Amino acid sequence: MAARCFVPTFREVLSVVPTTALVTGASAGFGAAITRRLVAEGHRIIAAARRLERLESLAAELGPALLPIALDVTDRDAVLALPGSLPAGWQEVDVLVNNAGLALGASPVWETRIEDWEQMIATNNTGLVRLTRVLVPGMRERNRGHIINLSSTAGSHPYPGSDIYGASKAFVTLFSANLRADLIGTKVRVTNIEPGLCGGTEFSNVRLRSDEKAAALYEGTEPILPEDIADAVAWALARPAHLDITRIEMMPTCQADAGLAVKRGR
Ligand code: 8X3
Repeated sequence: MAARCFVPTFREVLSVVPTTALVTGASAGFGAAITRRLVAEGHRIIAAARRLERLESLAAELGPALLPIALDVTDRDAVLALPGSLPAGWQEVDVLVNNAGLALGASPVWETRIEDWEQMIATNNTGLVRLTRVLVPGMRERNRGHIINLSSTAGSHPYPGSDIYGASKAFVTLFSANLRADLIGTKVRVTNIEPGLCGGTEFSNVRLRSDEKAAALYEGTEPILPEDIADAVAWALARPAHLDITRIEMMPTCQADAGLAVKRGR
């Protein structure tokens, strides 16, 4: 009888050991796309979002590989209690995808609402660092882990109206780099993903508080889609364990860093 010849597929060769990943903001947009993609790659996902009912259709679609949990990343007590509150068998989180985040407003600094700034900082920064702080010790102990932070091109390229949103993403980008500096020599990786113009989510509708303005923003463009973000996350995760993809900046072909602004006259 001929010996069975096992030839692994390209994906099997690349694929890391299946992990338990926690994805924040998993109920929609990038988070839902990342969750679907990682489940398709064989990982188990703790899908976190503020409203549990929003995760229900994802849970029905993805089955037992998905653990939906209600989590508001701005809720200090809930985040600090998180590791111990996960059910047995789900407490060893190998991958944290810090996806929850938002932009509110696109006005100049002197016109923005201070409440918007506070909400962006609470979600994009305070929530992200607290969650990282509670999950990274377990990763270090097991010498296995990956933190994937969703930053933005707005974190390194200023533009009018980016104000605290851009600054909050600059914080995420440098936090990712500093985290890597602390984790040097361990098998805990950190990847900072920096997308430019993204469509296919409610991001701009929320930011501009107007469906019409959001539609105008995307008119004639072909933006990055949530599946493109999920692809980048899956790719970074599937690299060999000794390799850390530290930053991924991505823009659609209709966008470029087009140089410094010059304002003439008054
Ligand atoms: C989203 C990218 O260009 O809207 O983080 O600031 S942009």
